[in-house]
Amino acid sequence: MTTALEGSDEGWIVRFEVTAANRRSVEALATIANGRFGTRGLLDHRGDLIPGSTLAAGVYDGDDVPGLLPGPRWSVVDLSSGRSWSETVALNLATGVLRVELVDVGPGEDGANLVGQRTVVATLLASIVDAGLHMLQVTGPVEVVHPGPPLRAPEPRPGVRVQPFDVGGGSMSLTVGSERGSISATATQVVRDVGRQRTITRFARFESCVDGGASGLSTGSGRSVADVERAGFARLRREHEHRWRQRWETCAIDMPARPDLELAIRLAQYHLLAAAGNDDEVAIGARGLTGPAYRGHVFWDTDVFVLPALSAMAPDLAHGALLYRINRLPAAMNESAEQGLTGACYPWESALSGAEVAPTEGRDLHGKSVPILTGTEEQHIVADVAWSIMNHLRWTGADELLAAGGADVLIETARYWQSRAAFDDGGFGHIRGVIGPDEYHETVDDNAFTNGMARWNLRTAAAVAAELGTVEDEERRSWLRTAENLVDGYSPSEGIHEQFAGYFRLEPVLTAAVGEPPLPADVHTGHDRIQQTQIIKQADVLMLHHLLPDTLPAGSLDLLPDTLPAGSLECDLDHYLPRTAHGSSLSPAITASVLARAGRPQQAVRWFELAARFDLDDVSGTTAGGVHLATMGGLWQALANGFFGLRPAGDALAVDPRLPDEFGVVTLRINWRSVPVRLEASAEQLIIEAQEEIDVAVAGVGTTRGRDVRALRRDERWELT
Ligand code: IFM
Repeated sequence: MTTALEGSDEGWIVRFEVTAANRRSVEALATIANGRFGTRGLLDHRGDLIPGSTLAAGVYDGDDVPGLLPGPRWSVVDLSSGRSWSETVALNLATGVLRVELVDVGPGEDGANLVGQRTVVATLLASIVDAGLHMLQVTGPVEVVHPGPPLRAPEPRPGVRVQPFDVGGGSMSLTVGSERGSISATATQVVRDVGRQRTITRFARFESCVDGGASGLSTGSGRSVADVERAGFARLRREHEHRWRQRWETCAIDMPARPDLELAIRLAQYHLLAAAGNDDEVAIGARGLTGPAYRGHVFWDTDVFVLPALSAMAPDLAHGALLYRINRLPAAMNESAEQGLTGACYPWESALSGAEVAPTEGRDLHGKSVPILTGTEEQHIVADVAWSIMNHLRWTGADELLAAGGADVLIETARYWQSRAAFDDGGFGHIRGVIGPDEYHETVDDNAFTNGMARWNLRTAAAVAAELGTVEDEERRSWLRTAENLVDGYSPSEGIHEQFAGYFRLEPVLTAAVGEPPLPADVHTGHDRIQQTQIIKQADVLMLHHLLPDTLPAGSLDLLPDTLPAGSLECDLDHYLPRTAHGSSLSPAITASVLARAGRPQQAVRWFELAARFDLDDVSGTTAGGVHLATMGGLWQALANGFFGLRPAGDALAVDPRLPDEFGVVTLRINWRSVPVRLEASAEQLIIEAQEEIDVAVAGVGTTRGRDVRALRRDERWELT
């Protein structure tokens, strides 16, 4: 089995020329992080990185709508004032090391024309060997690089206290705290001059703790700053680089025919891995630790976009995010009780406590107040949380997660749907007054995605509870009856799902009437107007197809408990694609995935490319606030689940590649049931190499067991060779 990362790191380095226009998005894109802490990816030589340039997972401020607490700034380095610098940033994805090069392009205070001759080079990393440790080394001319304090306070904010203190021996400490938690750093630095060159080497050790949280999370471990100073920058950097390379061994993706896409996918994988952690719970917000957007709140982005990628790329790193949800089950049960219902209702936006923290009001482009209803209506999150736990179990076989709280989540979320559904006189079940993934249409009844996922939740929980014997038979049967009777909007005669009750009666306007997607169609047409049309924000019915696919390879042993009607994907695609504005970054990758599953890989390429470039090109103009982790997780899923057709099918890994010619040969490395597996596929052939024997179900072939499975595609059918 060939390994990843043979040869040089070319193909692993993302480079940016920093301009005034892209500065903020580069900061986000080049973030260095280790699941616990993240720092924006520029040298803070102007002291003007975005407020909150260092963040800690799960540590929020004390606002009513909590946001991530800005931590001590450790990457500020004072350079001579009055200079202008051209900046180049190179993030090595293979090693998790950031290099920033500054070249003097301004007139010297000494009057000499030194343009291009004065160069400052900085190396920064957030250690993944020791998650508290951050390191920086800066080299440049002595007259340019000035040693300042190794730590600075973040921007003052109401309700946030900052306590600096000198700990002696050249080290200093700084704690930033709110009533919800605190981030502390202790830092030391060594300044060495050799001739006219100065090198500053800085070590900062971070710790975070939360107050009144669900788990009493506290982080910070390993060597003191004095110890790390003794170990030295070079050795600690080597350890960190080695660990990153080890990570990639079992998850790197190669796409040599499309180096642009290859680099974009690796960047996405880098950010997914950098956002995750395994030693305790980790709150992965919609932008990870790469920026303040969405205030670091946890959405379904984590459950059904980020986690499925992590469960297959680095299952141990998925653990912290799963634990985050499991630990917040009591809060979700409180929420349900407050609604007068049973079971657990997870919040649409979640922070430390697990209570709903979505804002209730926003402003439109004209400054007019608009109510935000997602916090009370976007309840599909309840089933999304359950789905991600089950998906992790199916990929990893880590059944112990059930006993560790996973089963309780499945059962309590099912209980929520059982009490949430209302029955009409004909015995049909309805879930009324919701928002589906398409957030343009509010307070709708029987959203197909919500009902479909709720039905899946009820049936899956019934199956798990039957196995564990933890729920009375009568209760389980009632879940199955509800699942059976929930309306799902499917019309067998037309073969399509109605997105919600009454959707087909809306004005049949297509997105093209508003503009070329992706576009925020609601902003173009207005919040109220868009609701009267069939234009939707993002994949909704199509998202249901993505999570509950209708096509599994023949020979699959244990099918998912709920799949969609055969043939409905094609009809739903034809209906919804021209009506989707892709006003959310979550939409393009899922569209690519389902197009590939529908056997239209060529058509999928456009959406895949859009997802791949979403942050690199700052398509929505929002990357400054942090990279879109869900888009990145969706990109991985589009390749793995869409183009490669990977699915858990009982104990077998189902594979059904549908790759467009222009992708050439693509190599995907995954973990399947603790076994590293390398899959190489093109439009014509498939090679699967596993480190141990595994069951593989190749589409149309049936299940075979082995370490080395090879197949050729002839006349649209796979044949083992
Ligand atoms: O979760 C998403 C939602 O689907 C669309 N609006 C943004 C949220 C956070 O990314």
